[in-house]
Amino acid sequence: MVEKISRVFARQVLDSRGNPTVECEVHTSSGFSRAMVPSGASTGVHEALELRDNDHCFLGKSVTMAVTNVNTAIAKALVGLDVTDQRVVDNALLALDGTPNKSRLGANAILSASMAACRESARVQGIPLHEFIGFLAANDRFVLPCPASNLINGGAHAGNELDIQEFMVMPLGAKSFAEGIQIVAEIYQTLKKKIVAKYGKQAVNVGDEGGFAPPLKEVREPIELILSAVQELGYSDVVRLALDSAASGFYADEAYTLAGKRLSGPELMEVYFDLKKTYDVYSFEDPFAEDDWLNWSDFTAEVGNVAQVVGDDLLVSNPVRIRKALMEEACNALLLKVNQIGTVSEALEAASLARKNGWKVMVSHRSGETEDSFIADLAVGLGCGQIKSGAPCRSERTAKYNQLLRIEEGLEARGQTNYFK
Ligand code: 2PG
Ligand code: MG
Repeated sequence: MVEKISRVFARQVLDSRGNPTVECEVHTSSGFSRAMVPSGASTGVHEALELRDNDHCFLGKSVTMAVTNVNTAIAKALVGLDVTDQRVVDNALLALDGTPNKSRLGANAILSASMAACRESARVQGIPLHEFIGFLAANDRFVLPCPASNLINGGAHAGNELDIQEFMVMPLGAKSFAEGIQIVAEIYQTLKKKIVAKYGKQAVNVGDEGGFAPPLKEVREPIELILSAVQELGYSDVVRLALDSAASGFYADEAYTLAGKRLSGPELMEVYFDLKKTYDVYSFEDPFAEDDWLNWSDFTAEVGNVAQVVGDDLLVSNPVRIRKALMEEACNALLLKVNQIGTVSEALEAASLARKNGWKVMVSHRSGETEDSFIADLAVGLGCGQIKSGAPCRSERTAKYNQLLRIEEGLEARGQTNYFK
């Protein structure tokens, strides 16, 4: 089927932190679809460029230039193209920008159009978005992802002194996504009571990703708190821990400062070995800084066969960085964030490259999110089995989990449900 794009239109809206972001509409003769772009706080230096105005509006964060780019150059390039051909749409966007990091039009401008076109394509074909993404990714085995849910926030996402950014639980042993998210929600509420009891009411204010941000500093304290909630509920056999250190955030002058102590790469590695041994951590994301290749490779050589080592800032969802990481054997999993790379097609290419080489893929939100649930469909369409979308709290986080509940219900009705594996 061919369905031509008739209009492309963007506006400035707000994200979950109250900062401006781009929303785009792609129209065809029979209707239109929208998409909104997320935004990171602990962004990798190698990410595609997020275009902001840097003037007096919204304290420099307005995105009117990106919006104008959609409404002028991008609209001109896309109108008339077949919306059902994602590669043609994305190639037109890439050709128009012509820079390696999307700095001419802005990755936020480009991605908004790429995602909205993808959603409109599914709509005109009368199929769910995850099914269209599955078609693009040449995957017909839809898998409901295991949520990696961030229950305690630190780093750039919280106002406490925790250096490690995300303390997550993964209900790997659940039988379905619905059961998995129930387990996560029960842990979250139990954890809340424990934090109030120990640190008082102000300690359950939440961070950017909906996790609590208690006044903690040492690495083990949040882990112990989470595990005591897990144990109390009897979920010890079903749930594993995942960490996102976002280590570029506490790396400077060739050292890592963790809980006030300056550590070399190998010393930090010892901390992780210890956490692995004591708590059987399932997944380590960004354990080292984004260009500290040697420590990444040494760590993966040591734990890669018993733990997931996930590259986020290291890889920035970019096939060029993924190829380097494959050569260096620097990690064994990709964190996939569409706005790090800037088009749906390139994100799918990154996922395919990772999986072809035996890596796992975890689809991810950003700390600045919107009510757009695109990544829920992306995770199912790819069949990659893992998603991180924050705590089971704050609508921009639960929008993704709720969409996954709907998708699971739809797939169940067709007898096609798979969870995690
Ligand atoms: C991360 C993300 C999302 P940010 O580091 O993985 O959790 O944070 O969007 O701030 O980069
Ligand atoms: Mg990360």
